[in-house]
Amino acid sequence: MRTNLNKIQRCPGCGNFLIHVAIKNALKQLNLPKHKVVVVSGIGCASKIPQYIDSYGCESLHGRSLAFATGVKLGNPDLTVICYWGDGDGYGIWLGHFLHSCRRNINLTYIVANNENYGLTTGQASPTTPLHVKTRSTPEGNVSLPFDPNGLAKSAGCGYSVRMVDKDLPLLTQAIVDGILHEWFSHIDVDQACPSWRRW
Ligand SMILES: Cc1ncc(C[n+]2csc(CCOP(=O)(O)OP(=O)(O)O)c2C)c(N)n1
Ligand code: SF4
Ligand SMILES: [Mg+2]
Repeated sequence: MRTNLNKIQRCPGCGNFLIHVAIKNALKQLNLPKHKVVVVSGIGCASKIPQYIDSYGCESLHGRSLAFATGVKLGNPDLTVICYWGDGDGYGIWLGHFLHSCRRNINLTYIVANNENYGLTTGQASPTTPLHVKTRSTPEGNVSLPFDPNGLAKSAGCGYSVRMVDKDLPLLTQAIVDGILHEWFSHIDVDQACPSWRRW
């Protein structure tokens, strides 16, 4: 963990803190030196991760981290490349990259901090917001059905796609270890607490 920046920029109780600890534990367990790890994100609360994990990293563009990470991995296959971002990034703006990454099956570890809303932009509905829930963008209740990210991944050919909870650190850590050890594309959707906006 970086110690100079990690005291800022997140609400108390945010699940991203726990997921970061799980990633850190997984990297430690696998004995991966920091110069061999690249964490690529997009834009959002979750996507601030490169500011917190002491490795190589890049906050790329909203929705584009898988494209960036694919380039990093192809350029240097020896690197462990982790994509980490939110559900708006991963399942909304550029869902296509997710499905094509499953199909191409390049060895990336894809972790989505799924708080079921667009946290950074103050809690609008995302593709995983449950039906009928009231958000800043659905004041009368969400009328769109949420989709199932793991079902989508599997239908696109992903051989490792799991759903975890941020609070279960041992299980989440193990899922990340398994995802990194999986030699193809791996997808970990994490049910993430967002006390500021996800009040359902
Ligand atoms: C191309 C583009 N469109 C929209 C935005 C505005 N924007 C920034 S973060 C964000 C939503 C982030 O939601 P999510 O990916 O779920 O991350 P969270 O903040 O919930 O962790 C949006 C719409 C942007 N930065 N770039
Ligand atoms: S808005 Fe939600 S996701 Fe963003 S820092 Fe606060 S609790 Fe975390
Ligand atoms: Mg989100």
